[in-house]
Amino acid sequence: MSKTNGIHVAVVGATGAVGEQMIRTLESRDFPIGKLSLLSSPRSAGKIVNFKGQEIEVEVATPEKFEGVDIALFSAGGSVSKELAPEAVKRGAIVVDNTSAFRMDESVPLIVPEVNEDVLHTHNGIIANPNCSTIQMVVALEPIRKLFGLNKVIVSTYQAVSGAGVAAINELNEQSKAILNGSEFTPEILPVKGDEKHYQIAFNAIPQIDKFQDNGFTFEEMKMINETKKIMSMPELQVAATCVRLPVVTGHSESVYFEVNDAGISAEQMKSLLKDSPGIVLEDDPENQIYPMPANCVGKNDVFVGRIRKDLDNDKGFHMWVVSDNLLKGAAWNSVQIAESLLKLGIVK
Ligand code: L14
Repeated sequence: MSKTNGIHVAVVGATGAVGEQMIRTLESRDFPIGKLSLLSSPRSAGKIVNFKGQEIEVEVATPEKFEGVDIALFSAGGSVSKELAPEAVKRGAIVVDNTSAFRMDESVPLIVPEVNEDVLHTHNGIIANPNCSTIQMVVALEPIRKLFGLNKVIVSTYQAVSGAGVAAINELNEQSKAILNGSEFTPEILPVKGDEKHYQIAFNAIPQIDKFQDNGFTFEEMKMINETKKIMSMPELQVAATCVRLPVVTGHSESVYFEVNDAGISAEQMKSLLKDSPGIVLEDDPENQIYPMPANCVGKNDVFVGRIRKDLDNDKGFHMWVVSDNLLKGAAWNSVQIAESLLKLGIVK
């Protein structure tokens, strides 16, 4: 099929928190779309979504809907991806999948364009979009690795509820109102909808994101550990993570400790490197109380870095604070950016 009339894009999970941002991002980037198919579960099908002034009806996602699709952006949960991504590929589409279903498959590229865009050439139909917390961290770490070397990373996250979807956003809002009004509430979604217990998120901090694994880490923490090594192509990198949910709607924050290989690097050198690195905005001016915060990064595609300090005991150790919109660079924007790379590299013509 000639693409002179534009690319046929499908968004699967079009009515979700991420799907909605995918549609808005395709719009604002002016992605060269010939046709946009919006797909969802039967529950959300029939809804009308506006795209560039056009009304598009959301349809039930079935294998046949991928006929003629060039690029399919998936964000409807792992089980939907496992079932339908291979069907889309069978029909000639390239899938950019924003779930954990295929990320660690050896034959699936796991892509953050600022870090490993070239790996897109090795795709077999499915390309994985990494976990939100992992993406913003590796954007900040990659320029450091390149210039100074990197051997150890310890991260603690302060994650927003929107990563867990629209139901979690509603739960935070409703709970906050209930607590301020002194009325009763029953936690039902967080920390993990399918887990046994649910806890208050409003005015609280929950040190569990996704399910616990046998090694005592949660799955979110293991995603950060394994995906970082894969994206940076550094199986030997030492990585540890603690992931915590906060009562913030959108914008993940991270306290990152890392150790470089080179001795004698100053915090100023680290700052000037990050200031000029792709996808990063440096906000680091303690004298004027300038540092990144989630409330300021909502709606922006960049990764914001600040609070860069040299460790007081380890000459090769540094600390930084990394914030980004988890629905954009963490999900929708990274996926659309991958789609843009597919065009730029001539992989989709
Ligand atoms: O792995 O609950 O892409 O905030 C990241 C966000 C899983 C859910 C992923 C959350 C998701 C997670």
